[in-house]
Amino acid sequence: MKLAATGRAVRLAWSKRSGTAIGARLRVEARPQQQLRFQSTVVLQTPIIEHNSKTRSLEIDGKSHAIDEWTNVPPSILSFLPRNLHLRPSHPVSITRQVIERSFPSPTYTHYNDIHPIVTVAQNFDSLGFPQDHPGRSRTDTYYINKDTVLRTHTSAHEAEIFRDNKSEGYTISADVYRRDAIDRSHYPVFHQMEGSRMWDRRKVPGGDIVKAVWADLERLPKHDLEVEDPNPTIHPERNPLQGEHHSSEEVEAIAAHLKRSLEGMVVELFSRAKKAAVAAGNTNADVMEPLKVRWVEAYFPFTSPSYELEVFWQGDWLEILGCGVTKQELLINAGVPDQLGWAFGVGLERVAMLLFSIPDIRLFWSKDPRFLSQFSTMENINTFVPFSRHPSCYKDVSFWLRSSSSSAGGGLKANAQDFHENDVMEVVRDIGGDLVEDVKLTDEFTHPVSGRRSLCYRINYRSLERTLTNEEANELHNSVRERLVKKLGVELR
Ligand code: FA5
Ligand code: MG
Repeated sequence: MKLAATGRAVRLAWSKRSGTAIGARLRVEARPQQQLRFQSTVVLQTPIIEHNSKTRSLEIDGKSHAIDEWTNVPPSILSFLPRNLHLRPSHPVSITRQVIERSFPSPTYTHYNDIHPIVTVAQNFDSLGFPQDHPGRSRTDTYYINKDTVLRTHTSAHEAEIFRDNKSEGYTISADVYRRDAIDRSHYPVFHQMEGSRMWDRRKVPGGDIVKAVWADLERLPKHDLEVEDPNPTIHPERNPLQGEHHSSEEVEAIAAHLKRSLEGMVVELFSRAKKAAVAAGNTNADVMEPLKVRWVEAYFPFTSPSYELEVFWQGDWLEILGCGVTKQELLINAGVPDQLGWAFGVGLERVAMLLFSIPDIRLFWSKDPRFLSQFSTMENINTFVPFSRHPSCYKDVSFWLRSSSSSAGGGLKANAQDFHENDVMEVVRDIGGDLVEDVKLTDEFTHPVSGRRSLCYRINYRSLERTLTNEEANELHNSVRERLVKKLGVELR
């Protein structure tokens, strides 16, 4: 595996999945390659996107990827690859990463922050034991470069290789991840995760006693007075089982306690900074001043057991910020480190940053507007985001019939009643509207009593974060959305 920092230049030669000729080499963007240095090891380059109807390949960072009937990643998504928000020193995503890294210090933890986002299906799913029919594998949820290659959907895609590398007892990975998803103020097709893991080696701990070693390490973690609800047992035979053939319950009790205390410490570090910022900004509302509360809930991941999620009570609601658990031993056996055991977690950086800085809309993270970027400085100086003017919404509806299930769409995505997936509508809207769309909501659904055909109505909210959109602009975008829905999904507009 190449864990060394590499520049992320993107050079795309793109030809349509359907194979339709779209003209000879059409250079869409041909700005001179502007280089931005923000860390000694990383070089960003403006992407050049080339449409090439002959090669049937995508060239990304000097590597050529064949395209096939699985390819569903649009150029608009690939253009995010060089952005690297988690590495820009004063960006809120990067500040959040830096605060979290403080809770997982080196040399115990190695910090990996520049692993390339194109991974194999084997890395993203197979190595983690995802069953073949897991919905995460479907083309409606994941961006495929081709049938064997995807844009990683989570940082866990790198677990197996880092375990195999076996450089230190623990690690963190921060990285951009990609998911086809809904459009609203807390979801974006590209976001950042931070993964963390800590292992103990049966051959290396004193007397081979994992239980004693883990409790001793837990004693060395910072103590806190956080209010924690944890009503469930660490292990539950049906809901959250022990990996009985590999671990004793005493080992798992110790590892889970270390995992929970480490993550609670991370939350304390983050939210005491957020509180300080709110108070400094003159916000002493009851919900800010209330003591911080977190709770552990049972969860399921194919690559951990038992598994948990951590929720934080923030401004009147429980909000999930991370998933975690005791690493499946098969993963470690397959990675050639069968004597190690331990825990792993994955946290959403935007989700935490939105709370930390009071950022109300996930699209803002991608803003290049100095009115946004200039508000943040360093992790020693967390501040509450001050919104600049809120521009008006422009709502447009689109209603359409799905194809009846007997007809099949020629090429491309099918949108008959059985194959229809809402994420395909989201993708069309996103591809055309980009950051000018705030959210998309299903407002009406109707099945014809005689023909049985299904009709759907979506309301698209066009609103720029940076300026007022004219009605003409919104209409033009909306007409393109309507046309593309017909062309791509084969729907019949009403
Ligand atoms: C995962 O991605 C697991 N890989 C986490 C994990 C790692 C579990 C290691 C066990 C061991 P999940 O899909 O729940 O799990 O995502 C983890 C976190 O990412 C969520 O808690 C949330 O904070 C964030 N997240 C997930 N989807 C989105 C989204 N669309 N937008 C913003 N943040 C998201
Ligand atoms: Mg989750």
